[in-house]
Amino acid sequence: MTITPTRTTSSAPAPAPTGGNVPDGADPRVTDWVESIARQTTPDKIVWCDGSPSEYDRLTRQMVESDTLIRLNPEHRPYSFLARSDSSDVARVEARTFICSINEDDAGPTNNWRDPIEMRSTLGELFAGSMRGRTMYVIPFSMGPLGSPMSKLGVQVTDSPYVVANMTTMTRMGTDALRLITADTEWVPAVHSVGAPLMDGVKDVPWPCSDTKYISHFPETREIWSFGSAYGGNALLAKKSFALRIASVIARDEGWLAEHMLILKVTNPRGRVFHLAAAFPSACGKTNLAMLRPSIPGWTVETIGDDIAWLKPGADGRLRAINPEAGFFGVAPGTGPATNATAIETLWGNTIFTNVALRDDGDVWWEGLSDTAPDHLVDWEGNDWTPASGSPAAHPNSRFTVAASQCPTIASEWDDPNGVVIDAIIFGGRRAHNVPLVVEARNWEHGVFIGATVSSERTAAAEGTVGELRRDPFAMMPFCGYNMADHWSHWLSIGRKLGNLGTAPRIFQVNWFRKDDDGSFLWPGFSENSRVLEWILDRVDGRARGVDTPLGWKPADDGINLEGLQITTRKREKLFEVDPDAWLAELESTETFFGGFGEKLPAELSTQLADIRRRLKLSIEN
Ligand code: TSX
Ligand code: MN
Repeated sequence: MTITPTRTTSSAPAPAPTGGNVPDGADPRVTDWVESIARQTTPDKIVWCDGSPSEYDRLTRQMVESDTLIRLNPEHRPYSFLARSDSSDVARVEARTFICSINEDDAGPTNNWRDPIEMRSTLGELFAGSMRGRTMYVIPFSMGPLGSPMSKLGVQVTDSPYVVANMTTMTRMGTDALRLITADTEWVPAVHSVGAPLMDGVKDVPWPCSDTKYISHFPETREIWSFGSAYGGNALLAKKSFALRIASVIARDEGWLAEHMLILKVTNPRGRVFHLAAAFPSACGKTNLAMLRPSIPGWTVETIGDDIAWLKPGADGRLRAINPEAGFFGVAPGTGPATNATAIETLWGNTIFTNVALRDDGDVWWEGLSDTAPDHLVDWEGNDWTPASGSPAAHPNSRFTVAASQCPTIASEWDDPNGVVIDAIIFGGRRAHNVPLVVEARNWEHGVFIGATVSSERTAAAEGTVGELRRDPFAMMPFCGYNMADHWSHWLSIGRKLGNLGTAPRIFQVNWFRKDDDGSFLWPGFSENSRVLEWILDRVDGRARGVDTPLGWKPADDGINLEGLQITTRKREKLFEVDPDAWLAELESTETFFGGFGEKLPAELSTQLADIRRRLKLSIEN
């Protein structure tokens, strides 16, 4: 950590923390920093979290007492709770998320940039006294297995016990993480306040937060400051703020990658084990893929991570990956026995649910958990609900927080400190048109082009024109802590490093969402996606043929195993169709998008675009 003048008041030794159970041996840089934040935010009390089950038990009891949590019926959902957020605090706030690099160009056109000096001054005023009347919790945590060479440490302070409980599940948190912070360890400081100081004698509300919200990142000093929200990625700063935004900057500087990817372990019928990393924009069913139950005999799929991957070229020249998280913070609606039976089994207990509906029997419910809704529920806002209510009972962004270790398909190597070797990288998107079910990139540079052009077609009129492309390069649009075009250059440089050794993972593009002319999905998806994984891994294994297309290698006519599926030849051809005119139009839009990055756009991507254009034009002539 770099100590900046705005955060410390003098160079004289700081006094010992005035409050709290400071653990023996805590690094003085940590205790000094905690003390300085306490002086600024003036909490009543400081509690250093140890990450123990008894601490979790104490905190959750206390939150039940204060109406922040509802204990669910232990007969149905043991050791589980429901939290209802303030109705204004239900999702990440991208418009209030800032990258405060010294140069605006280092944030790039896809981020909200603020001058770090101005932001420090804004935050200084907001955080002054912001924890008054509250307890400040100190959460030391490790992203990745404790002591792993691929892991990174952080310390979050927060005035939200809800955040502490969630961080207990989502990270390796507490005494063991704090012990790893010594005089020469790097650690990321993260300050969080709900921004609702308690005045004397005023009763607290179940979900304190503020209308003023700032989710601020300082990439140069590797700090996070979050104000005003207690929801998910705004508040659990280890996740999107650290493991993606700040970690992506650290990774750029250190020669690795912090990506918005799930990690899978797949074993083929011959017993060969593969690992895949896959990036998808939101609403593509990433957690469903992370917990896939293959429909084809002989194949096993196991889970390593559902959201974030840290990928690093190893000493052997192979790309190795860890899941830096310790839990799943997943979207509840749409998760059901048919779409993700493994998640349903994972959620048997020990789970915090946020903004789902409450059943009369003290269990939870959300849209998609069962085909028919119960006759009566209490909805996410605490109101009576019936199927006639006309609004969803659970908020569409309602969540579950559960330990990864509780997932029945968790792979044994999910917490291996050395990570797993990645054999293939997948980029997906939600595309009704143009993008085939699966193609393999011609080479790493083409793969980077595929990653840079990840997109989904808008499905709801509220989000803009239906069918319009919502671009989400590398599924990192809201999560890259630096200029997106520099991110592409960094990927190219990683490829050169791996490529020289001939050990780079192969790169694929998938699309489960292509539609027929009548608007129906062409591909059954879900468990049947294992057939696509089969082709991908057979390619890696050198046993599947590819057919050249302007977009890359597609399976031969009999290349994808469709046995037992009702897919006509016409539908199969439609699934893999490359419409040159539609693609030439899409490339126009891609060129405009690329143009927005100016000088920073790597030349390799312009070359890729020109190459695909040339191939498409050739395919029209022939
Ligand atoms: O998660 C999804 N996956 C990935 C699964 C491993 N979803 C849900 C997306 C929203 C989060 C999907 N939806 C997938 C998919 O592969 N495919 C579809 C589209 C689809 C929906 C319903 C059907 C088919 C396709 N139903 C029938 O065919 C009966
Ligand atoms: Mn995500």
